[in-house]
Amino acid sequence: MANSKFEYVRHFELTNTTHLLPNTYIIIRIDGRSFHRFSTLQSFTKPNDARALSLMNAAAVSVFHDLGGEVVSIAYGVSDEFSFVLRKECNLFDRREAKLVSTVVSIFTAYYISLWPKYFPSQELTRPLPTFDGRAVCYPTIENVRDYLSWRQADCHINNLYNTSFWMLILKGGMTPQEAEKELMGTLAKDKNEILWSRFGINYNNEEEMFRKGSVVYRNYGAVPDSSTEDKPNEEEEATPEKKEATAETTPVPPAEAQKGKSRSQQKREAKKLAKAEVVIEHVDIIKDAFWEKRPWILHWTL
Ligand code: DGT
Ligand code: MG
Ligand code: MG
Ligand code: MG
Ligand code: MG
Repeated sequence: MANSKFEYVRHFELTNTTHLLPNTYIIIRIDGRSFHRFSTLQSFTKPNDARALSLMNAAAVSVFHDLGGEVVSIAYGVSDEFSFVLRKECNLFDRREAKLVSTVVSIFTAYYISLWPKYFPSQELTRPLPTFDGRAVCYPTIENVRDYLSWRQADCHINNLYNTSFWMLILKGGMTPQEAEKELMGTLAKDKNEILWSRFGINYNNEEEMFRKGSVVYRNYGAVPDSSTEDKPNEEEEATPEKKEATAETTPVPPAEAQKGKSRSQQKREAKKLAKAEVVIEHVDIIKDAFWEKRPWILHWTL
């Protein structure tokens, strides 16, 4: 049958395609759908489940590997969400929004489900299966990107301090959720710190870094040996977050201006090396300047 009779419907599609603004940082944030319910059904520990957060991190690392080295520059995860910052020169799918968002959501979800048994070995994944939504926002400047990430990390801190206090009052303090909520109403950070310390002997600053700071995922350029040029297929599937974290220590630090005096071909060589650098997971402060000054390739380098 001739197809020409039907082909006109293609034009309906083209008029709807959104190409995200060129030369801007695209941030795609995915978020677990109804994870309040999902975390209850799967009996996640409260307020934080290290297995669940590690699984989120592993799925995020898989997004880096699946998309290749020159697409995502950094990702930040907390609770049931992950934000992926795409390089401003990224031209994947001609920057079509629907393709980018749906692909990231799909890769993330596929790995979250397939890696589930590794993080919850004694717990079958039952229905409803975990699903995620996603959205993309363009940010024109590095300052905007840093402020976005600071916003998420500050949110992590505020929520975690509240949740840690809330669940301590219930689990150790014998309060009902209503009583705990009332107890915390109107309290400032220092009050919550004091409640944790005086009633439960907990120094909030000694709580797990992953819970307090969230998870930062990026390619550790500094850790790549100069001789490493060949591909290392499938390494990502085997590597645990713990193993990846260990390698992040070795970073020799290129200065922030390192790219300035370089020829384009030198920059291209470095871009190739960066694309193969190991993906690491860290639980560190990304609000202050120090993190960024030591890792200029994440936002300052052009590939
Ligand atoms: P949504 O995103 O509008 O579809 O709805 P939710 O229910 O996913 O809401 P959201 O994303 O604002 O909040 C995330 C929920 O996931 C929140 O109820 C707490 C839960 N959750 C995330 N991580 C953990 C964890 O490590 N342990 C426990 N117990 N719950 C967690
Ligand atoms: Mg939500
Ligand atoms: Mg959610
Ligand atoms: Mg959420
Ligand atoms: Mg196809």
